[in-house]
Amino acid sequence: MRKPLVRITRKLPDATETRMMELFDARLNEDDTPFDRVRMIEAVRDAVVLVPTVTDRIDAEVVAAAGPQLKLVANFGTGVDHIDLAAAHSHGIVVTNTPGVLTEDTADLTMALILAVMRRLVEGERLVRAARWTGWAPTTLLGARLGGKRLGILGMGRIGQALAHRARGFGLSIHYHNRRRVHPEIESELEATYWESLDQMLARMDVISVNCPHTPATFHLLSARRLKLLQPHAFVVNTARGEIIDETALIQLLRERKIGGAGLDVYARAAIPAKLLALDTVVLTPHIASATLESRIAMGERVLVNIKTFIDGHSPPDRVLELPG
Ligand code: 8YV
Repeated sequence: MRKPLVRITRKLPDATETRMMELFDARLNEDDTPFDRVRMIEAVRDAVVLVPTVTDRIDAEVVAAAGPQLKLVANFGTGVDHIDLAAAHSHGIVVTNTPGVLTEDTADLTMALILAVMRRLVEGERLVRAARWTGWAPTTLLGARLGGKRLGILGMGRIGQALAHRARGFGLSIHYHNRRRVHPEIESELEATYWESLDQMLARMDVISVNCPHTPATFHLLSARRLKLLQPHAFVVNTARGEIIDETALIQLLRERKIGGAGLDVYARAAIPAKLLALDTVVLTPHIASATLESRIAMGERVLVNIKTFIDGHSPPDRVLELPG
């Protein structure tokens, strides 16, 4: 029997690519240049399975250009906001993702950003590296203590809960806002306080961490109006998606020193605004929350399992359904 044609848009870990070649007629992207529009449309014309990443836009136009043989989009990553799910489903294309395996690493990086921004880690590092440090001083580079502060988690799914476990170890108290209240057992284990009103939670937190998926319902959830509710010493951390925060409003508040600082791993657009880069109260990382060898290999394994299960005629374990608006 002929092996199905699987097109992979980016360079994946060696272990994943080796297995892809063994199991399928896999076409790799050796030089890792992101697909442009033309290449993407060519890919969906003959692929049975497409393996995209967050850097690809699988919108209605790409779906419409796909040949009838395209049956599965097996995303390498958890977030699927770059895929038009409704268009894919209406063309009978199944979409899968890789949940669960990057939870702990994403929570680690979120905690690292909270620590970095509150303790002015990068500012201090830059000072030393620029040979501008003149020695210990009692009142310079004073940050904020984590212990005893309130952390408001926006989105209490797997990653939000993994963050809560870590943050408790640092003495932060846990607060959260979520579409649905989590199970009482989880709440009591984390000693977490549920806020039905996001506005009320924002006004009372010392740190806000964004950990929800980006959907039409969460676009600019932290709007200009809501950001203004934050206390002047509050910190904002985002390891989810840039679109969830009104980035222009955030930058404005940071420039006016109306909030304490921000730790960002994701951005609204590929081009990061110069005004954001110029701020010393922000720590900026390049979308590395899941960038550990272990996570990336595990993500590859999920993709392989999803494809193999689907090709064998079963429902893949990580099938993505459309989220309610
Ligand atoms: C991934 C992510 O690296 O899984 C996600 O949703 O944001 C990242 O951690 C990326 O999406 C890979 O496509």
